[in-house]
Amino acid sequence: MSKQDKPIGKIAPYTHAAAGWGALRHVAQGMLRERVPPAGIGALLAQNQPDGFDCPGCAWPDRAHASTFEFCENGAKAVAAEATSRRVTAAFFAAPDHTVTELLRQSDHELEHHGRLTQPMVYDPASDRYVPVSWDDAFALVARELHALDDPDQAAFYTSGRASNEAAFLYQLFARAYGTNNFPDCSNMCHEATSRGLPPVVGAGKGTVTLDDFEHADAILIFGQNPATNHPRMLGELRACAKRGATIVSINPLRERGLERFADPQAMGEMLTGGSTHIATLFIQPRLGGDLALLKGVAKRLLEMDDAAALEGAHRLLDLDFIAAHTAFFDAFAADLRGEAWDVLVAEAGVPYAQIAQLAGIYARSERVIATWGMGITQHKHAVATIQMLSNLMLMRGNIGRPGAGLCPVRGHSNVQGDRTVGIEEQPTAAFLDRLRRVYGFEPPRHHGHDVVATIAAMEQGKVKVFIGLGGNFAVATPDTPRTFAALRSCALTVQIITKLNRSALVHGRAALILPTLGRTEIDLQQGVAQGVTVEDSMSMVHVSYGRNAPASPELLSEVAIVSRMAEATLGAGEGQGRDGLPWPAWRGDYALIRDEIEKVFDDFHDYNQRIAVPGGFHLTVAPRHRTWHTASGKAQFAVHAVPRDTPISRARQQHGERLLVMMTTRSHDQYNTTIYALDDRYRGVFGMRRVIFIHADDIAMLGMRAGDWVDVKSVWDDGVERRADGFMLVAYDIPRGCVAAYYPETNALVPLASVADGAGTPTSKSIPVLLFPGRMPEGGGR
Ligand SMILES: Nc1nc2c(c(=O)[nH]1)N[C@H]1C(S)=C(S)[C@@H](COP(=O)(O)OP(=O)(O)OC[C@H]3O[C@@H](n4cnc5c(=O)[nH]c(N)nc54)[C@H](O)[C@@H]3O)O[C@H]1N2
Ligand SMILES: Nc1nc2c(c(=O)[nH]1)N[C@H]1C(S)=C(S)[C@@H](COP(=O)(O)OP(=O)(O)OC[C@H]3O[C@@H](n4cnc5c(=O)[nH]c(N)nc54)[C@H](O)[C@@H]3O)O[C@H]1N2
Ligand SMILES: [Mo]
Repeated sequence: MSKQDKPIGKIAPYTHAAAGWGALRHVAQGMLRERVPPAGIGALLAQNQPDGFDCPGCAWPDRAHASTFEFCENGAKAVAAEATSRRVTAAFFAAPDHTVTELLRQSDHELEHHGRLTQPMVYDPASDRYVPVSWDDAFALVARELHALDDPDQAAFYTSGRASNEAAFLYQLFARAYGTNNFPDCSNMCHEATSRGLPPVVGAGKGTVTLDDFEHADAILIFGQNPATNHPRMLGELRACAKRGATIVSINPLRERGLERFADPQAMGEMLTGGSTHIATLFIQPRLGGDLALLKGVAKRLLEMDDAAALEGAHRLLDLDFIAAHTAFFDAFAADLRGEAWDVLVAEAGVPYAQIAQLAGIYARSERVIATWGMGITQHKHAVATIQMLSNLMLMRGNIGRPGAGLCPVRGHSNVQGDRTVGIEEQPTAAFLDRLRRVYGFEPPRHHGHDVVATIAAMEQGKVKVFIGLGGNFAVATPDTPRTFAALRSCALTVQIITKLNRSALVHGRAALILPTLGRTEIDLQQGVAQGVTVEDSMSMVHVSYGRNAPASPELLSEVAIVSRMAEATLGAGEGQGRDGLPWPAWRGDYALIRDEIEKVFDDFHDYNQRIAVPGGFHLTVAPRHRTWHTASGKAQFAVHAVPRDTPISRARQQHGERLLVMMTTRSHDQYNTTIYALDDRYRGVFGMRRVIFIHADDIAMLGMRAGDWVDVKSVWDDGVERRADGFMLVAYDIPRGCVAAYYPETNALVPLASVADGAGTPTSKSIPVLLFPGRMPEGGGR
């Protein structure tokens, strides 16, 4: 490699335990980088406390009444990012080199680092700049553009999962009163396969465990999840499980270091002695998307072991009583397992038979098993089938609906589950719409709306012209980047309700607004009274959150205020009933009144205000947890799924042979989705750069290249469109052959819009067929 080809970053394997002193040092560095004022650091101590705010970092639950500060490195980074003292003011947008065109040249990392937005801005096409606008004029512009549409379905209302229940409930009510069910949501790109896959088989699209179950589990199977980075507080739970002697297995093409050893920063003993706890004892590394075959293999092996036990008159391994009393279609499922060929399962899983049998052995020996999963399972073409296969496996031994056992999808955004619960749903049920009609006296739209991918396609066709985003970074989080950019630019109006400048504000429609909002860490005063908002975590606990910091700017409005004022400007307001008669001003004046409304629409929220007054909040009913099954048969259902062998990837491989690689796009340790905090991925040994591709050493050799070489990437799809991302450095890594990994969002341009999970519409961000070509180090050295 010549001198000028030298990348800025460095690759060095991580040899320490996860968290520990490393995490503490990084928190301190993060605070300095963000120039967090002392008061903001005080706010950290209020994070996830009964009277503090809910951590905006992730949806992992908190132990109720936690008496010590729940320490989490990445939660601290999320708080620091919000508590930063940097500001994006009107002067920022007026600076000579800050036209929209020029700002677009900055990286996502640079945009984020300008800090918090301070006042509403409107796009001025004459100067190609954002210029100040009053809140009233901003809302009037939204109303005008919405009224100008021929059909309410020409508007789409996006939600990112940080919005509170109160904001999300008003948002869906506004959009439905206006006349559409177009609710693209970040969960469409996230756990949608869980939300669509579980209801037919167990009757609810949510996890069936609570934190208490972790205290009783004998085995925890972690599928496609990187908790050390994305749900660090989960490691505390896993550490306790490991110390008790529970078996922890990671099923992941990458042997994520953070699951090997963990030094708990909250356990002083470990911190002082440099000790750590071993977490996972078995690492199974399927090839990308191999989980369906792997799970089917484990189920088949379990069935074989049970057959043998039956023959010998030994203790049976299937929970026959549970299967008989609580499930349907077991016979069809068992027949399909018996008919499946081992060589197909082994080849498609990419896991040797001996390891499949080992996993089946652990599963069979463990009385109580919890299965957790993340994006490694959901962002695939066959995600729904995979999740149903996981449910099958759990049902075989009655591992759903009893203490210490169950299904545990681990959600991402801190309130993504709550937003869905309170009505952000593009496919609403008739019962829910009937209820809205009864309570509010208007007829909501009945036909289903667009999810994320359908929204982009509709924009392309000129069928969606107004885009409103309640949080998030739609332009960057979504697939097929150039197409998505063009789609957004074809809109008449784009509105971003955000806390920090991001690319979605710069890739805008003919008219565009930036509506800056309070973050969850900030005090939200309405009529002089501090308001709390509520959120639901990944285990269906609902609790209240009060901000502690002074607002980043006196001009910021809360999400509730922005949504309700947009609604009022568009529909008018009244005393309580009908499309144009809803009492938006009263609601935003007192959020307890919004909770009363949520209670009127959802029975599960009875006594909402009283129940959140209890520290830790309350648990929403998840029927399968109590072995009540709201399915077609009234029982838990086994689902038969073939292991698909004719797929876009297998077809691409037929065409290109072993040079065809399958790429996953994943998160580094120093990012929050599209927000890039810094350029390190400590546990994977990458420092100061992001443009890397993790690849097996033998695949590097197969390509005739060397580690450290630069490559360009093209994806293989059958629509004739060239999709490429250029300038990535090859890093030899412990990953199955034929599979590669790179970071999101740099690689989103490679994901074809049409490549989605069957039955869920989730972009297949973890299985993109790609080819690598010799390339060059990009400007900036691979940052
Ligand atoms: N600090 C931080 N915290 C976050 C986020 C963040 O960006 N930063 N994002 C939040 C959000 S919205 C979400 S959804 C969650 C995401 O949290 P995760 O679900 O952990 O998401 P990813 O980082 O995408 O990592 C997915 C894991 O799946 C593995 N994997 C990929 N493909 C496969 C496969 O085919 N099979 C199996 N078995 N494994 C596979 C990858 O190697 C990786 O370890 O985290 C939330 N928390
Ligand atoms: N290739 C690929 N693509 C993916 C994924 C992947 O693994 N690979 N993961 C997918 C997943 S799981 C998800 S969830 C999506 C994430 O998609 P989004 O939720 O749309 O993206 P985020 O990056 O989380 O949004 C960050 C922005 O939210 C704004 N924000 C932050 N806090 C607040 C707040 O309190 N209120 C408001 N109103 N705004 C706020 C800030 O301005 C910030 O720029 O991306 C998806 N895209
Ligand atoms: Mo997510």
